[in-house]
Amino acid sequence: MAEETTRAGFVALIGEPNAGKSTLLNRMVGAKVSIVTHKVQTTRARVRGVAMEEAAQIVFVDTPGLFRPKRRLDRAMVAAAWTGVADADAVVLLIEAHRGLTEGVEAILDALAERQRNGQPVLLAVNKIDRVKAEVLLALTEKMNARFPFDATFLISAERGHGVADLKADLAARMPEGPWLYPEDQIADLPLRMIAAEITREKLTLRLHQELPYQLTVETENWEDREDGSVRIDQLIYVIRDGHKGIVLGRKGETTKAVGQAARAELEEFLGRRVHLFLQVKVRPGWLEEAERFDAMGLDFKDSST
Ligand SMILES: Nc1nc2c(ncn2[C@@H]2O[C@H](COP(=O)(O)OP(=O)(O)OP(=O)(O)O)[C@@H](O)[C@H]2O)c(=O)[nH]1
Ligand SMILES: [Mg+2]
Repeated sequence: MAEETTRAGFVALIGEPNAGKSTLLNRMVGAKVSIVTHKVQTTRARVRGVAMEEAAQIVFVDTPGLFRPKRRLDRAMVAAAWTGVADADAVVLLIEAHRGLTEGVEAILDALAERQRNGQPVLLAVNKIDRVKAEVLLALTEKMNARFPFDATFLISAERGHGVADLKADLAARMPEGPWLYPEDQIADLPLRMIAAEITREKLTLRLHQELPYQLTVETENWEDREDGSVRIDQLIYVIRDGHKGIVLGRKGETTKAVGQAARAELEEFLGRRVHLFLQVKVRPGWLEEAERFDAMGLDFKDSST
């Protein structure tokens, strides 16, 4: 039998904050590589996840949500998203079925139209179809396609899995011929230290007040593989004010303790080994303006200057 031609390429997942990009990436990969919360602006940097579809390798690039940036971190996040688009062999724009063609989606379409695409396909994925009636979907699909020349449209539920296999197969066929970019069993290319920090940030975001998560960041300070097969991980949680430190710690340190337990459980599952996780909260008023913090997040500090 003749060898099947291998294909490999990058697919950028873009959309407004909360559209479900990270949920879709995780489903495509079949494992949780990008953190998900119900809050906007969860993903801060590009996260790559590797999916196989027969002889094709699709490297999905999860990007921060696109929105009008105000602060330095916002600008770096939006810049990271557009860099993901520039490097991609195909782009998937996710929109939320129940929100439709919002102002934010309009702005993304304007920006896409301005780009030099050189034949780069742009697909539409209407996500969260579990939240609306079928009639809504038909009208929305027509409206979106009248607004932008999408190469294809898919109706999906990233959370439940509807339509995801069709989207994956379509994307696989669009990948350029060539050797695979990652070993077949690799699912992510984020350093383990960063994945560990992201898991803790997810647990914090899920637990804390609306305003705070944006102003905190988590870094893995120390990673020590122990002889008994376990690993000791020390992480720093940076906040900007004393008051925030109190919130993160909670009464008698209860919040940090609960976050640490949840993060440790998930890390143990992810790494398949015992984890000793130590969290420390540090007040650092200026961290949102520090190049080092951006580096640790995988963001470009330069991109974020006005
Ligand atoms: N009902 C429903 N909810 C979904 C679906 N897909 C994602 N969600 C939810 O939408 C929320 C946002 O999902 P994320 O995957 O974090 O969204 P995102 O686009 O990565 O968000 P940012 O990283 O903030 O830009 C989460 O609460 C998900 O559980 C879906 O198909 N149906
Ligand atoms: Mg995300």
